[in-house]
Amino acid sequence: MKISKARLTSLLLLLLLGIIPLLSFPPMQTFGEATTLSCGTFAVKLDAVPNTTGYLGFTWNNFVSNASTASPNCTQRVMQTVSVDKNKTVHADPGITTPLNKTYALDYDAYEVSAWNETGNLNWLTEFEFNATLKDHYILDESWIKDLNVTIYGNSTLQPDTTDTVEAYNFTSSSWLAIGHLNSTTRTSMTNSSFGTIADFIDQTNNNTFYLRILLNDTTDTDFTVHIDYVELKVTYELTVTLDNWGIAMAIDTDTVTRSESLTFNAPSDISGHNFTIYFNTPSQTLLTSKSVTVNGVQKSISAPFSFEITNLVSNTTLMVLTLPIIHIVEASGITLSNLKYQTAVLSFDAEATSNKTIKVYTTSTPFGVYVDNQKWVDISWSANILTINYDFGSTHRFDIYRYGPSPRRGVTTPTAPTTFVAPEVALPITQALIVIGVIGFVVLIYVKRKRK
Ligand SMILES: [Ca+2]
Repeated sequence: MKISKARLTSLLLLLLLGIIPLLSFPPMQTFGEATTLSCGTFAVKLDAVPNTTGYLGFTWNNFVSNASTASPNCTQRVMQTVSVDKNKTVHADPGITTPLNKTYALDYDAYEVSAWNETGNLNWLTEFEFNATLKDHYILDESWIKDLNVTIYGNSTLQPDTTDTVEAYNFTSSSWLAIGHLNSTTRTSMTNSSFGTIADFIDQTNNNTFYLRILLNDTTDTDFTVHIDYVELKVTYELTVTLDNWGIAMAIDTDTVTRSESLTFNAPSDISGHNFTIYFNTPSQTLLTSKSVTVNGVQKSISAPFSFEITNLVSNTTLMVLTLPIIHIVEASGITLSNLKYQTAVLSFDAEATSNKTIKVYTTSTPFGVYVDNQKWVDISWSANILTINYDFGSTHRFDIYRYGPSPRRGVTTPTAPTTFVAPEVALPITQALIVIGVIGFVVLIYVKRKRK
């Protein structure tokens, strides 16, 4: 059978038309696939602690660690100023008439203890104790405490000739440690923050109580009265909120992805009445086209750039829904990003950092190419929808991540080559196309020759 030249050309064209799209289309994508990597980190800030007996003040110090999917703990450092909540007299005249809360304000209005005369000799003594029950101030574990500072303002109506010490009890060595002196007839102060191992001074078996003793002894047979105007403990401690059950689902549209990140914020057991501000930090902040947060099903208002309040955080279910470009940065630790944009399937940004850093990008397929300062960059890997780029920074660099090759193609709203772009290497698809065309041509040639025989 003879085959006409026209039919042969048509056959060849049809074959080519069928093969070229296979060569240039991006690989098939898995839609709606979950990822285990959040696109950001959470920081939790305690707004205040409930006011209980002896509470004087609260200061928020700093974030210690933020929560990521790899390390889901938010730790912060805070300080409470508290006073004493219990008193006990060992050696003193009975019938103290001043209430303990006189020690809660520095105002020359003092808690007073009158000396007791030891029967049959010249000794006059005051020995009394104060307790600060830290568990009542929600400091639930002695290991949380990182710094302790004690300040006392007071005086005695006489300067005792033997003893005028303020002491703190060491529960490990079962002994009193002298931490200061009240050796003045006018109001003076002592302060101490040198406790070595602070936990030694906290009675964990007794509600994390801190014990103070004030001991004055005079041997000149003279009565005196001790005035304690103010007692203050500054307790600096770390509080950790854990993020559990962090589940991330992705709903993928043509050019956007909607992330649903659900998680549970858990305050330590027995922490209640604490209000927190939750901060979410994502390197893709400027690419967010929508964001919403619900806590226990209640919609929260989000303050710029991205924070919301949780009142009385004990344990809750939080759902965060974010819409982002289908390709977006999920991790850029230690890198300052600017000029972030996603246009025609290209994610571009300027990145500034020092030394070797890693950028992680969510993308459903291996990208066509990563370009740094218009040069193809190959220290990349792609796995489970995450593209990892390693780069040794020294200054600011321009990154362009091409989802597809920069040429128009059927069925996809796709990029055209940007004007500032140095044409990427497309050698491989062209070579493949040439080989296929060559093979087809060869087959057709043999077919024609056989038919002619
Ligand atoms: Ca006072």
